[in-house]
Amino acid sequence: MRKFSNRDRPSRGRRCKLLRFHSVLRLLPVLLIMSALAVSAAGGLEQPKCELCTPPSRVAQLLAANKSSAETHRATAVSDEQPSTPANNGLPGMVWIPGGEFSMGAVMNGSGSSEMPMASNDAGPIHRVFVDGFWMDATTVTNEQFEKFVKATGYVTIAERTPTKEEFPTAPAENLVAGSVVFAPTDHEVPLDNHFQWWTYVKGANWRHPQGPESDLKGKEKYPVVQIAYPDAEAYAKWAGKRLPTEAEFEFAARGGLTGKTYTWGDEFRPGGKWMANTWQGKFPVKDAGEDGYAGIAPVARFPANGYGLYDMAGNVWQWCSDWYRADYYAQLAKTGGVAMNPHGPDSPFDPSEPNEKKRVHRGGSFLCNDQYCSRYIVGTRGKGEVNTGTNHLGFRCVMTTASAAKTAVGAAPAR
Ligand SMILES: [Cu+2]
Repeated sequence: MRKFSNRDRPSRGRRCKLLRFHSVLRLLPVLLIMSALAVSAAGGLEQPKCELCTPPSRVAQLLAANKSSAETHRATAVSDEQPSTPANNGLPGMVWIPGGEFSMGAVMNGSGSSEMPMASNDAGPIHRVFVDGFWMDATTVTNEQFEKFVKATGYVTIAERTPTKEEFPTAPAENLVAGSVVFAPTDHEVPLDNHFQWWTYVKGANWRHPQGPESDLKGKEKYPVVQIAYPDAEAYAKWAGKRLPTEAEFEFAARGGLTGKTYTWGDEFRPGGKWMANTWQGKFPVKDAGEDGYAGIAPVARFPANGYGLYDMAGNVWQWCSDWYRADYYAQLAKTGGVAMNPHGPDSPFDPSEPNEKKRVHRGGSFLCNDQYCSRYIVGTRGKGEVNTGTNHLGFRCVMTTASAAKTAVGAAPAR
């Protein structure tokens, strides 16, 4: 396993080309200048470079959409038997997370159980946090659940809306098509230095067609809904009488009552040879060997639940959290000393590697995570994503506080 290095940074080549062709580009020059400033201002704070897990934003994709490769995508729909639905007491599909104080984050080059190989430094320093108890969905929101929401409300997701010239003034007109970002394996080994090699903006990709127009949801009712932008997840949560978890709630819940462990289940990646999460095996990004039972995405709840009865808190799909993303947020919290009480993220987003993009936190890692490049199934590690960018490895789950849970229990059944 190697540490992150500069070669993990996405290539700027494509952007430089765009700069030459569009001298009046507003976005990119500012972005590049601010990047440079931010890197120097960060003064050695090593930035997360998990570009595998943070595909190019919608903005970057629209500026650089590669249509020919988009057309090569095809569906790999897999029909599968239904998972068992976790049981619960009054709030179907939700489990109680007791809350409490814990050490949050992960560090590189730690020792013992604090050693988190390939954790990026935005996940440090480890700091003390307290969260109140809350209810949490035992699984990520499934296609069938999301469909109920869409049927009830007529909601149209971001990926289904055609981007406008006003939103993306510098994008070539032919790129302004509704779509979303899709992972496609490469047909040969490639240097892991340019994520445009495996991420493509695909016309017609959206939650109903997660890998592009030819893919569909047949037999995938119990799969996590993906191609969900942050506003989409937020709209669903609101409709369901719930909300999205804070990053602190997510990590507290993911730890499942364990203390200082590397994974949501302990310190050993495969205890007794058992696969505990849906991740990538084999050479990235060529072929997921599927040794864990799934080449690509899996239905929800196919791997063991953690100590709180939560499924897929690591692997399978990344999950939106409600916090804005700042690489230095943990450093800010740690500086104040003491215990951070129910932290809900910084007031504004800032990712030094793409300073112009508004990002929120992703947690959990996905079926693409692997020890060659990005092991974000490690419980304290962080991800991030531009709010309007969905991908086929990004979904969400909801939480509920006791106040709203009481209301739901007294009133109508939770809208699920
Ligand atoms: Cu990853």
